[in-house]
Amino acid sequence: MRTIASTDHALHFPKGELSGGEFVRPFECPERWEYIVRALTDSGFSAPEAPAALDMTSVAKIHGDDYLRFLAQAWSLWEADGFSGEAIPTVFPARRMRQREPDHIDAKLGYFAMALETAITPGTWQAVQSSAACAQTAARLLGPSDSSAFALCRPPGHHAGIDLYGGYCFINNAALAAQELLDAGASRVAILDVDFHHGNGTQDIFYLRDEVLFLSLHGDPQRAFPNFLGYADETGHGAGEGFNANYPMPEGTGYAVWADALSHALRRITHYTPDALIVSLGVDTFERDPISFFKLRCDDFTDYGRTIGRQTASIPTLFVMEGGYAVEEIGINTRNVLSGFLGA
Ligand code: Q9C
Ligand code: ZN
Repeated sequence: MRTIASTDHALHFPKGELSGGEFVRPFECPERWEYIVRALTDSGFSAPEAPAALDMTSVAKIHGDDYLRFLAQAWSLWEADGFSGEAIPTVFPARRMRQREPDHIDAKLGYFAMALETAITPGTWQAVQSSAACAQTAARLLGPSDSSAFALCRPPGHHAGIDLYGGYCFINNAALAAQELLDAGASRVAILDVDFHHGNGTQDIFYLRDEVLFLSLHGDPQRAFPNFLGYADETGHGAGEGFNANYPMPEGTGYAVWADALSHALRRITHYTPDALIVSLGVDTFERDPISFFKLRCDDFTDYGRTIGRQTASIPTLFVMEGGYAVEEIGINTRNVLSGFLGA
């Protein structure tokens, strides 16, 4: 299995994340990428390969033009206004207010943000584009000689909606990979999101569409980020009705319950007979993850990687990196999923 990764990830390293009323060092940090690369190379995976330059045409099919223009300009507008800290919004278009992009950067940030732990810095846009390029290059790799691939994306993507950033995400890498596969001739793509958090951005992007089946296993939004999406009654709308499936689970959920949800989701996937599968791979389901509340152990990651491999044996599969914040174990747990999958 080839890994596509970009050293540009290191250009995005905000100093602060607003958490519990304090600025803390962000949980989503550059070492995450380093630990994953090390664990994979230590285990005999091939060395990561750099992506090709990002082709924006497919990005423009999943995100709004206004949103992409905002991302590209956000830092320079912020800097031009004389702000010296990292770009974080302070005002939001709440209920009954105008949903209209204003001129001032402070307000643009609030218009496009779905959460405000995610700071924008000088290197953010370059890192974001290179992260998306990893997903795009890896998706284009899938074919007769590569039945699976790993896009080691950083920053992650699954919270990024059509015109929303937050939850450490800016461009939705998994959605971009799905769009690439559709553009290359696939008629059905399944996205299985096993990150601890609901993949609200991916759901948003494909909610009205029937060429992508989206399934997400996650912490109950009553108690877990992103809190305002991810309930079981969200099943898709219009042509997309029946093409969205959420599996919210309570605090303390361990592997037995989680694996039951996975089996159910995998049955839905095999019944759909997709041309390709994308796994939004977050390992923040780990028992010692600092911001999550599931209880998976290191060996469980191997086991579910194997389960995915067995159930989807003939389907080309792309793994796209999402979250995971127990940095010491992030490499082991990611490696375990991939090696379980390959050994299935
Ligand atoms: N005090 C991903 O896993 N903050 N994003 C949660 C922490 C946001 C997670 C509250 C978590 C975003 C890709
Ligand atoms: Zn997550």
